[in-house]
Amino acid sequence: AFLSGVHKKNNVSCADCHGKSIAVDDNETALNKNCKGCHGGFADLATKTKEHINPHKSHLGETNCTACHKGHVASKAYCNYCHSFAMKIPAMGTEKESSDKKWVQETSKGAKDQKSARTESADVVVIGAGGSGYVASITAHDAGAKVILLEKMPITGGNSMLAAGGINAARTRYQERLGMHDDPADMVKETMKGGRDKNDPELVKVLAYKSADAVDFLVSLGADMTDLVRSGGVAVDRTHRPVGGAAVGPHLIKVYRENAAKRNLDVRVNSEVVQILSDGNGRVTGVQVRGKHSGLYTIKAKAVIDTAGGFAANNELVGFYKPQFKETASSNQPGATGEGVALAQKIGANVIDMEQIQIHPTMGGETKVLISETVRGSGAILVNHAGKRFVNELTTRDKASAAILAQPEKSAFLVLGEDIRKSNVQIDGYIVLGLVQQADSVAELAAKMGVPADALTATVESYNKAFAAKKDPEFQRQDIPRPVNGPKYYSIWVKPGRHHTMGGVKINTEAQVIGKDGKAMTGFYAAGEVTGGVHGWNRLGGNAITDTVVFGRIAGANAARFVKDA
Ligand code: MEZ
Repeated sequence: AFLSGVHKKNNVSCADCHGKSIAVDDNETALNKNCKGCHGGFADLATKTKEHINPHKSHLGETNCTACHKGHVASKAYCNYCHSFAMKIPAMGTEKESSDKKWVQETSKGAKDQKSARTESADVVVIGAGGSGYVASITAHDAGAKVILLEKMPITGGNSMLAAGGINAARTRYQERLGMHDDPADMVKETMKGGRDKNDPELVKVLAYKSADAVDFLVSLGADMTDLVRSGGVAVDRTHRPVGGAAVGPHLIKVYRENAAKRNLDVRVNSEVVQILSDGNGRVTGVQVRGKHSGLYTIKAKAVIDTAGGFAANNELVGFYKPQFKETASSNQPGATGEGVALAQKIGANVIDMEQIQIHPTMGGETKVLISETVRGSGAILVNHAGKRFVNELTTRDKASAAILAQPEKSAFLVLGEDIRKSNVQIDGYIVLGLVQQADSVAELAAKMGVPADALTATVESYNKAFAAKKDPEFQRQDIPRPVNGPKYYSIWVKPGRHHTMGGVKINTEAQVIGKDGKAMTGFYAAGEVTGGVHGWNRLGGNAITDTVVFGRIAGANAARFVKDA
């Protein structure tokens, strides 16, 4: 029933898939090369795929074929870790027959007393191939270090791959080109205010003052960050994203993957770190890894960078720190389960703000699809089941989520018009996903939403007046870039869901991990969502990507320097 059997029936031999050796490396390199050799690459396959949702042209980009198509166990569409697409793939099995989920759980158990079968060495090991992992690896590599980047999941990208909004940066060339004045000092103030002043102010200063450099770095790698939009809690258009409002994450991960390949970086998927090794005195000495095929092995390294991400996909851990959020849907990728924090704690790292878990106001109804804050930034309004606005759409996430959860239905609608849809290409994606109601008039839209037509019509009229007057007397929204206009009107049913874990490993401004004794640990660095302190008790939309790039670069550069000096 599995692909191996299907292949055999068609006279495909073991060697046709495996090549000369039956042994499989953790990247499943030969298998993937041979899949593509016979069936074509993603671009070819995308044109042949008949599914409504085209998995060969998705936001996950070009991944290993083996992430979905299995040889000796049932195939499973990787998309369906988060979605429930009714798609058929060859030799698809039941949840039970597919090994992947099981693999993630089994390897997560750790390997306390088990012995490594072999030992390798590197200058720098990076744990987790999301945005910060790639940035740290590329930076350390370019500074002359031999780097190994490890990813436990079958594909790289982490949560960054799902990032919809953009990267916040102050006083960039793109803002200046538009004649906008922005100041990193304002970014510091707004980030602190958004974080309820619980952020580490020194980390926030680094975030803000290095944010424009971060955008230049991305552009130097080949990224497009030319479009600007506003995020909640910010008084200027500071969120940079690709032209047309395309989602930032898939674009960046594509750029990072290409840059890693260009540099021949050693990137290993299906490779879970089960221990960070240390000398017991706060100095790291490497990691122990469990490869999907190669089993347990050790990599000795002078420096380790922990970029393993947050834990908003881990129901148990979220429930432990914040019981009331346990059953809330999560926008995160399935690998965001928090091992990076536990691994660091085990060797003496301090942690901070672990119970600070962000609820994003707008996830699509009952799905795990995040409806980007940039939709509100582009002009959409939030309307309740009575057809009325009830909150400033550009307030911070904690306040917007609380306002939705205060509605009797604990949900709301985003309502927008044609100009807003056209300004944000992501909305077309939500249409493809079946999350958007469309109508030729506001009254027709109201009927589809099940809200009173006269109330919704009055709400839209009043908002359009506020647009024309550039003043929102009802909710003091600061920026109304577009009206809710026809010919078509749209609505999306939304509910709040778990999005970001603000807490994590404590670091200093050099991205060094701080131990329980308050001292920087030796050779140990961390960046991105695995860390705590940057965002305080509430992260501003667009600041996560800034965090990954700014602190990823600092961690990579410092780890490489440390290795040289050691
Ligand atoms: O930074 C984010 O989490 C973000 C901008 C998300 C989004 O709503 O698009």
